[in-house]
Amino acid sequence: MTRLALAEALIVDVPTIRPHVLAMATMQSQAMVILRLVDSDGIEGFGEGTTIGGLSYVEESPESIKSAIDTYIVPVLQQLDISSVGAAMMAVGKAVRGNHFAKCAVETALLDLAGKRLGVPAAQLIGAGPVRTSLPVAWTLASGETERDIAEAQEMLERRRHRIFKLKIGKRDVADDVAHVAAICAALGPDASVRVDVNQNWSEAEALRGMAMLRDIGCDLVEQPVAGDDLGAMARLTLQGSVPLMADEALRGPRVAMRAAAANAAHVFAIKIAQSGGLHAAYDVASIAHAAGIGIYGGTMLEGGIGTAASAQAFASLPALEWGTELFGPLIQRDDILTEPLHYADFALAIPTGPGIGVTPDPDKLQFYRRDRSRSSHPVSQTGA
Ligand code: MUC
Ligand code: MG
Repeated sequence: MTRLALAEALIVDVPTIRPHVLAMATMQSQAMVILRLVDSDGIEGFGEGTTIGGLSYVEESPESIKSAIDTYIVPVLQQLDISSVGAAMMAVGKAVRGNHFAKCAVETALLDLAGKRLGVPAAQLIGAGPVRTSLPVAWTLASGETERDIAEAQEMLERRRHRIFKLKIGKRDVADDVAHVAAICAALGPDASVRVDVNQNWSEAEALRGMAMLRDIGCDLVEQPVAGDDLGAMARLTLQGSVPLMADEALRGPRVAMRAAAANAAHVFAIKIAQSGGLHAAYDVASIAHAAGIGIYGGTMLEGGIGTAASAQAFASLPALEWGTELFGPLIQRDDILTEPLHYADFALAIPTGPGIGVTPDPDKLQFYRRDRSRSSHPVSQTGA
């Protein structure tokens, strides 16, 4: 019987390398909940619960993730054998509704512990185990300035770090946004794939107009153009078919994914471990997509190294991943909280091969960036749109 000996959830604020301008928030820093579990044998497991823009993206915030873990989930874990990850997460699921980001942090830490105990990467504990060793990684251009975005993309191409670019739009008028995308497509040429993410900010009529214009300038994919809970509008836009439509905010776990697939509401699913409710739930969402003939993309909530390594472990085991991933979260942060950074080269992320999630946070960095210690030197600055 393996018991939980210690649980600690810290909110950690790390500044971004530049403002990251999304339709609903501009990020100057990223707030991550880093969870540390220690079992009765003294083994440590780490997890991460991270969202974007406070409460402007989903119904969970860094503060609510920490509170759900501390107040409701840890007492459940204290009652059981934490070496049975599936049974532990079933018990957590019965005691706590929703709270997908908090559950994802907990499942990650339990899988990290289980992998370390068994001496295998977490990917071995998901599906039938890993089917790939690296993941193509997109970069998001979101400085808010066209020329700066072009220079950034050209640098990424030269360094062979990224050749897939996601542009954040939806904040400005449709025509202005399309002009911005057109300038970037023209500057980068055929060597790059240019995609856009509207983060739900268009009406259906704007999306109809915008997507037709985006098709004409060579944009490859449109992510969540309209509200994620409007599967009807997403289905009509998918059927209209000017540019492939990718669902993101719509996907809140396997049940919703099933409804979205049945409604033909997307050509592609952006699968995120936190939004899905954990690594196994993400695997289930991907299975639904695969069975429905929907393409798969490995999404991010701009997690740091722990959440990104956990996502990589989950995506390692997906049978199909036609659209690549966007696991660049640690690279948008000014500092890396890991002892050994993740390895990015040749347009891809190498999937960590060590036991568990394969990465470890640096305790000194956690001390330095933890919110309850560093508020005066690193203020949280997630401004609204
Ligand atoms: C999103 O909506 O996809 C992913 C990359 C990025 O820049 O923002 C996130 C969130
Ligand atoms: Mg998105």
